[in-house]
Amino acid sequence: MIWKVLVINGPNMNLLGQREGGLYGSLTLQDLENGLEERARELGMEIDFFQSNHEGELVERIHGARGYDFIIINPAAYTHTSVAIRDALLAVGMPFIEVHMTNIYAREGFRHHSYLSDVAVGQIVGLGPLSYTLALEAAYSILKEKHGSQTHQG
Ligand code: CA2
Repeated sequence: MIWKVLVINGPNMNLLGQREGGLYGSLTLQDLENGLEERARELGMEIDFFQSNHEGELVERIHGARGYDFIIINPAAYTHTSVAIRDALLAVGMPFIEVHMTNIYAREGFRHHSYLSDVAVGQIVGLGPLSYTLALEAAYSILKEKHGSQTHQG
């Protein structure tokens, strides 16, 4: 079986490329997902995507992620507020990388705290769409290190 990665995006990320281009760039979420899909194919990984503007839907998608090997998540504004998303990730016990398009530490003080960072495998911030690509590369390396080959049983 091929390693499976789930990429989750939180509220307002569906507006990428449509608003606040100065901050978040001109790529749409679909463009971003297409790029990740292509890289995942090159790496021999399977990748799925989920975006929601609703905290409970994000929690439920995480609960339903048991068949995956790794999660890449940009919880967007819920990064700074959601104990529920933190608890869901801990409940499924799946390794995850937290990503952000912007450097949250160079922005308003309320964005400096993340409810996920201390339980994430790692955090990648401030690199725009590249934050996601690097997270995918990291997931691949981590899974390879853990399982010793590109594919695994199960
Ligand atoms: O930098 C990031 O990736 C953020 O997770 C983006 C969130 C923000 O609340 C976090 O502090 C940092 C915002 C979601 C994106 O919102 C948009 C609004 C308008 C246009 C495009 C995106």
